[in-house]
Amino acid sequence: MSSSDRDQAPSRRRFLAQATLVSGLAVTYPAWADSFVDLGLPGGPSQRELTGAFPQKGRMVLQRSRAPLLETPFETFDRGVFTPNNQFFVRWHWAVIPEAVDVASFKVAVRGHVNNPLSLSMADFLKMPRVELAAVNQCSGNSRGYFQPRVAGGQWGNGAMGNARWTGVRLRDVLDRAGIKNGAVAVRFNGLDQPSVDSGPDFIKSLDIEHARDGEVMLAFEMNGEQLPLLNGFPLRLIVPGWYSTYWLKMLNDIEVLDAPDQNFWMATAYRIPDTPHASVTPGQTGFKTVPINRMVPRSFFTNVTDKTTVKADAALPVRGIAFGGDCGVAAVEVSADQGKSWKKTTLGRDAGAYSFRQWSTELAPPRSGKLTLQVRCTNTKGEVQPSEPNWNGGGYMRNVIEQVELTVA
Ligand SMILES: Nc1nc2c(c(=O)[nH]1)N[C@H]1C(S)=C(S)[C@@H](COP(=O)(O)O)O[C@H]1N2
Ligand SMILES: [Mo]
Repeated sequence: MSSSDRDQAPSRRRFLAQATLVSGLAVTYPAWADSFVDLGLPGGPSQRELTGAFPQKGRMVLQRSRAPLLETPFETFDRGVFTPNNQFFVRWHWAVIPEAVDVASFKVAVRGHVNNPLSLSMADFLKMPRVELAAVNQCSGNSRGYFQPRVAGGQWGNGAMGNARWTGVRLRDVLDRAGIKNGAVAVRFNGLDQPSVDSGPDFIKSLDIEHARDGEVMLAFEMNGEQLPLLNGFPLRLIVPGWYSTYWLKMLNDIEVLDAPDQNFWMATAYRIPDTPHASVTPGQTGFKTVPINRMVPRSFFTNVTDKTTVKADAALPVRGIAFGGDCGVAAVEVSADQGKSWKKTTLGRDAGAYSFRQWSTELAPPRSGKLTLQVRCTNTKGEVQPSEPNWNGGGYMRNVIEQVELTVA
């Protein structure tokens, strides 16, 4: 970490001074500013309200109020590779979420199959060696609303993702302090949120012990140089670089080392994908093996043109967007203006790290008037390329088909 990074890291005093978050920080917009966005979801209600009613959040696409599901308006991704905290998407399973967390009394338990159970305060974490990493946080069900046939679950457009610089401590360092006993197989994470019905399973997730100790998985207390917004997991969350954000447990207050595989609902029943190429099956198919969802796959998007864009005929056409490799870096982003017959390599922007969004840009030959379909595809550093056909599974997980936009040229 560079010294300038260190200067920006929160001092213990600054962090503790901002200790308690109060509810009612909502930015309220005048009624005339209320508007709707059309997510272009196939064959279903596609309009969503834009809301400014959530604490520490700007205008967001409202998918559900309780528990909050807030989507990032897609034009945000054209402004840079880091998603501003106040535009970062929000997803909670259960509605019982603290409206404030008192940092002075907040504690994280590290317990289970360890030699020295710990109870760590924020002040303890702030004294440990710090790491910083840029990483995409993407919901397993990002883009679920585009599945055909449609599937149950949050009907997200493409905005259930975001990229941030995360600052915190290595999970490995925390586990080493507790001393893992022989025979440990997994580490389970729990947060302050609770089920809103007695029978509901508390949201908990786990990682294999080797993954938890890989030195990359971290506990973050900062996002883009500021403390985490409450709705993104203040004061501490798990970061699992390259993996879907179902594992990125928020408001983390409990770390339990297990000596047997985790059989809890959220690992054994929910968030499972077909163990098939692209996690894809045909609708109605049964009898396939499933595994817990895990690593992300490459994706790329246009950010300066949409289906509603009109461009000039006979003028060079600049296009740009963002891409990410999934659980590794971006090797190449290519654009096609002829239905995928030929592909043009684009110029990649600054590399902020293998797990980050990366900007791409290029200029296309002047188009003739009429309709123009453009496609964009990413190849990651493992040589994996986005598929030309969409995958399908009942959970609506892991969509990464090549994206396309249809422009009007006039
Ligand atoms: N405590 C807690 N952490 C959680 C969840 C949750 O419901 N509770 N949802 C997970 C899922 S499915 C997603 S997509 C991400 C969303 O992270 P964000 O709200 O910061 O964007 O949080 C993850 N961590
Ligand atoms: Mo998610």
